[in-house]
Amino acid sequence: MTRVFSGIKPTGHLTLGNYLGAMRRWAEVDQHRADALFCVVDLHALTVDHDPARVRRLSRQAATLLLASGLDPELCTLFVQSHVDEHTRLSYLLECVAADGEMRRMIQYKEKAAREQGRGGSVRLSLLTYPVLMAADILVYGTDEVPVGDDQRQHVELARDLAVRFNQRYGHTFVVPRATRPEVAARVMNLQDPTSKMGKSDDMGPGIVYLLDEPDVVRKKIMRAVTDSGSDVVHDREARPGVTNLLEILAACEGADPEKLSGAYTSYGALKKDTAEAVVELLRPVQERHKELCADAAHVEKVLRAGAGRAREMAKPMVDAAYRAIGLLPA
Ligand code: AQP
Repeated sequence: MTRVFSGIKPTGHLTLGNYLGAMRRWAEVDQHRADALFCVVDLHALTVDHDPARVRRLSRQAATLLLASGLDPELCTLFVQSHVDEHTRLSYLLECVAADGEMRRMIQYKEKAAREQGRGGSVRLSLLTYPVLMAADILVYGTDEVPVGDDQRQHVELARDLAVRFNQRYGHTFVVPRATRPEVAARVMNLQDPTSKMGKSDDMGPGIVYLLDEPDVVRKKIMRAVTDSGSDVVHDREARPGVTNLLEILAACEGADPEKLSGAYTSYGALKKDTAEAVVELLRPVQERHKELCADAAHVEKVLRAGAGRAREMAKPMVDAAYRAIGLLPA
């Protein structure tokens, strides 16, 4: 059976980008067709300036929202990364295979390092090395497929490169994984700056639809989305990034083709109105289920504990094999 792994960072409140680019597929498709593991990758949230209490709160909230979005612990394994030590054990071995230059070429490293420096902060070493930990997250489960949004493709490529290199140097150990992406909305853009990704740790709140935004807040954000000069509704990411972003969001909500959808609109206003209502309806059941789950925090903790136990059992043989292959004495 195909093994699927993917994760989400508790660096901020989860967004419509996270949902359309990743979470919805995990719940609607991946957990039903594959042996799937999903993870709140909390160690990755420590790579930038962080408040410990907030990371704890956001980790719980992310796990709760993953369940609310439809992940079923009977069908998949849901857990928190830091509860499974095998990820960091393997990460060190992969650091011994990765090269300094390839880490510095990572786009997210360059962007986030610049952002941290712009805020007058220092850049943590873990920001440079975290794609190696992400490779370990993936490789430790013998993962075949990694369902992610477009922004994570470079990191999955790194995981592939490290798996191939390790296998060539030390003997076949890892499965070489591949990224899979949604057909539409693989990169949901910020509503106020449609040339930038809608990222949960961005400062531009009005341009980000959070999964727990009240319906009226969602409507307001979408109705105020920046559109383009001109007035015809055309699907063209380069020339019309604002309108294209709205078309992609609406298409993803309705399971439609964004190109075809563009022909149905003659004004930006109508497109915004329909997109706002579609997003409100998309989020409604997730928000309702989230509310119920918040009233039963013990259930969420139990799911995470059981998930970590299962994940550990799957991960340990792989890490042991990698330790042996690279030349370490058995304990
Ligand atoms: N805007 C997006 N459109 C489509 N997919 C997206 N994803 C994230 N944003 C979008 C996908 O959601 C999964 C989890 O994302 P993440 O937690 O790794 O990253 P993030 O939400 O992008 O969080 P940050 O902290 O704001 O990170 P940076 O600053 O790195 O973007 C992934 O599958 C991701 O592709």
